[in-house]
Amino acid sequence: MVQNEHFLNVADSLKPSLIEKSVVPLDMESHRQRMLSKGDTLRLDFGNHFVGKVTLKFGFTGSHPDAPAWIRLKFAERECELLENAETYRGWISMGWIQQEQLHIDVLPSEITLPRRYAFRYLQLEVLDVSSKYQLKLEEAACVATTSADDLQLRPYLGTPRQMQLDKIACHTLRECMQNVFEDGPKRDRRLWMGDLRMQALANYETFRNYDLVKRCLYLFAGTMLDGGRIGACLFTEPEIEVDDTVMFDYSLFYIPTLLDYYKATGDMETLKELAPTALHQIEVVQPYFGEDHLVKDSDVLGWCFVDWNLGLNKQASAQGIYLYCLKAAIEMTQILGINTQTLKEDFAAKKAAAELLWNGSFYVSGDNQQISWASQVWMVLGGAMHGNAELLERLERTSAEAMVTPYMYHNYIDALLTVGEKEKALQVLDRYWGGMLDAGADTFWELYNPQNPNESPYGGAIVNSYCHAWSCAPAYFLRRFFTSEAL
Ligand code: RAM
Repeated sequence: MVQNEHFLNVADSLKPSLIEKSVVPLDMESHRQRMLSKGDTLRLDFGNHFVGKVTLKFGFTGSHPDAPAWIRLKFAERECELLENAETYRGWISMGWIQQEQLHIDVLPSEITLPRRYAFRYLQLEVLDVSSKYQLKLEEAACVATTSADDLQLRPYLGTPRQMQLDKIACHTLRECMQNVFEDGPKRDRRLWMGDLRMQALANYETFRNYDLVKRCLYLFAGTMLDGGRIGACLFTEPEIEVDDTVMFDYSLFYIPTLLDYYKATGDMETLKELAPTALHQIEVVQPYFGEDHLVKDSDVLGWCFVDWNLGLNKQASAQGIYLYCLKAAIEMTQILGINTQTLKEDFAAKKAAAELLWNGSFYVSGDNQQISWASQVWMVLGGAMHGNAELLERLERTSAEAMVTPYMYHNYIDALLTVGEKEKALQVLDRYWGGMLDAGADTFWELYNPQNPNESPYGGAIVNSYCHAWSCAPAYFLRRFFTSEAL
């Protein structure tokens, strides 16, 4: 691990103070009237998605409690999560993420503030047992909700009623993920991921405009790096700032466009100058992944290159496209800084020519089995590959190419459509895809949404999926940036 104290100090000086708001469930009065015995449940609805700490005040009726009240609490971002059974989850990421507790209340009445922070709209209380001599009552419930997004800064947006709904949900998603850093999701993993940051920052520039939070995150990544000066895929913020040991080809590279976007949004030359060496170094860091033919190697060498949560996806072609995309940003950055761009330009030409080794006459194919995927074509378009044009994306629609499953990948697809001038199509896709979540009752947009398989999870169980994931706040970015009357 490589620490840079100066960068970490700058990041620390930009730590936001969280804005707090106390919220109570809808219809608390009627919940208060309920006398709860063994087996009874109470479902609280806080009316919207919130992130915060919860306090519950319990009382009783009947005789003096002669045994503890034993309860189970389930917190859910979507109501359907309450139907899931945590005990049957056998997936590959920790059950520890499941927002469920059991509690013994030894003394009644009492007020309990739960130690964890939760991301939720619904809270279900189930009485596992009380004695037959008394009944439990929930007298008060409240959540101190936090965010670092300042609604006073939120720029107004005017579109069609449906677009305004999409934008509102996207803004709320972003709001909930804006805490001490841009978290990927406040339920899980609750940390700063590079790929997520790129998209959150773009939406933030069009909405809450918290430039300092982006700057803080950029300094954090540069302040705690992997060996060899490599930007980590993600980092932990507690108890200390520390880069995770996860290495990802694409996430290291995304530091470059994220810094460039920040500069374009703010004009902050000082930050660009200070962080550019770290950013440009990422180009060198990934060179060992390329063969002498300038083509990125397949997964045995490439390792983890995220791209999307489609577990059957081969990433080789996407990686080549992502590299080109980030190299374009690096070239632009050096031009702004007045640094010699020649070597980077030569590298771009070589890698662009190499991308054609994957061209089969109709599509860019990926890996040994020559897989055709949406992701590969989208990234070749974004990277500026030779055949990366509107026809390529159009042709894809008539294939059974490997699908996209996350709003993260759909963001890139919309970006690709805009790149090739398919504005109307981009709007249609945005409306259909994010509108699907809206129609399913989303308060915030999800980590994963596959219209073909609504219960899909890359983790072996939807109970650990995150339903407020800021890489899905694309509607706020695209609608405001490209489709308002000023933008058109
Ligand atoms: C998910 C995280 C994050 C993403 C990584 C690759 O587990 O929540 O959003 O960047 O995957």
